[in-house]
Amino acid sequence: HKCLFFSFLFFSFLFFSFLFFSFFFFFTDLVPTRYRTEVRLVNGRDYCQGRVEVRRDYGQWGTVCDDSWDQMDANVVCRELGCGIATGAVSGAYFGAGYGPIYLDEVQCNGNEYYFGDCANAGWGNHNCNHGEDAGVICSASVSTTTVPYWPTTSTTLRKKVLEICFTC
Ligand SMILES: [Ca+2]
Ligand SMILES: [Ca+2]
Repeated sequence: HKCLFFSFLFFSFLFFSFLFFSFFFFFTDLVPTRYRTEVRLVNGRDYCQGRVEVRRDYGQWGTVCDDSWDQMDANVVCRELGCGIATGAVSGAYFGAGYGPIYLDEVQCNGNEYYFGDCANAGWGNHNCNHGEDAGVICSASVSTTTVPYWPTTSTTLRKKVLEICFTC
């Protein structure tokens, strides 16, 4: 009888753990898929300044429109990049006009977001802008005080170097 009792315990344990995991997977399936949104700064003098570009799930990089672009929004970009706080939120394609899609418009960060992708906006790809309105950011960790575009966007090796410097310091 003891043996029967323990096998009963064992199988009920199996049964309930199966129930638990099926519920677990069922509910995680119901949660909408979160996109992985990355942000980078392009065409500035270093990693911590430049035109803001975003992409979702390793897709094509696109730009951010300067409508409603302000310090609050720029702060979130700088923080996500590990570049401190924003010392400037620039507009009108200050760091040169981008190309490709314009992904974000009317960005409204409240300042508590850890990721730029969490900020409120008009919706991915929904905009009424052109690349003459590309938004830019200058962060406090930027090593150069001047902001004249320094490198062509194609020099990825140089940018990688800056990235390394930025992370080691
Ligand atoms: Ca804003
Ligand atoms: Ca707009």
